[in-house]
Amino acid sequence: MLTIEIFTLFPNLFEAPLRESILGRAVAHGLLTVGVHNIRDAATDRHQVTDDAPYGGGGGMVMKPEPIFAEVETVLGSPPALPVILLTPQGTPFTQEKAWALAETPGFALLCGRYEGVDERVREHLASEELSIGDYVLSGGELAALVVVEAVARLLPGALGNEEGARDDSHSSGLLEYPHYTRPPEFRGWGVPDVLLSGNHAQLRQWRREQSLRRTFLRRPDLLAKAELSDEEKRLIARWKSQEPGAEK
Ligand code: 6GU
Repeated sequence: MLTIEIFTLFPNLFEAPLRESILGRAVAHGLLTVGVHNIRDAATDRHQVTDDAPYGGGGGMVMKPEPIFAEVETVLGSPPALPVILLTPQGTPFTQEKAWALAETPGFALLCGRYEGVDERVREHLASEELSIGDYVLSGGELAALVVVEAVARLLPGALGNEEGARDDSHSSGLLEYPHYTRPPEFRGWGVPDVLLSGNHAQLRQWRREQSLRRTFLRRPDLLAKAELSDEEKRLIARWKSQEPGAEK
């Protein structure tokens, strides 16, 4: 059982996502347990203040260190019994590889910073690492925390109901996924590739692999550098590189 402890000023944001779909089922089946803790509960003054103006001036507010340390240490002990991951746009990029690594640990804590920032002493003396979910700015780390929770939870054994599932995904193989089709075989005059209806399994596997490669080549050539490719696949890609840009989407 994986343990995730979330520290936030907006605990309500976690309610529906943790109840629904694959994530909700994983929690209901006891594959993971998620605690959500309101940092404001640890603010001791009459108005339970959790932020303050930055020293040196400038815009925005900074999350104060005392309530963050107090709430984390109340739940996790001092020093914290789990690694504390701070969610911030300045963090290391969160990847599928990182999701696998986290899924194989006993647990971790996610500390949701607001975008203007948390007092630097939280980074220095409480957080064990910092993660970002991409190169854009969110107003707080909450939606990023949910992204991390969902990406990790679906990798836990039993979470998807089919055990191949997660290993096949885009990014787990290092390539983008091949196109998917289901019935009907013709919809508004648009057909389905013949190979999918042929029942030829060897051809089907080859078609899917080539589609994955082609898509990755066109959309995310940066991923090809890290993917495991056969010599034949490398030759195929070299041929694509030397050709006219493809007209397909
Ligand atoms: Cl982790 N937090 C915020 N506030 N913005 C982000 C992010 C995290 N990752 C990308 N943008």
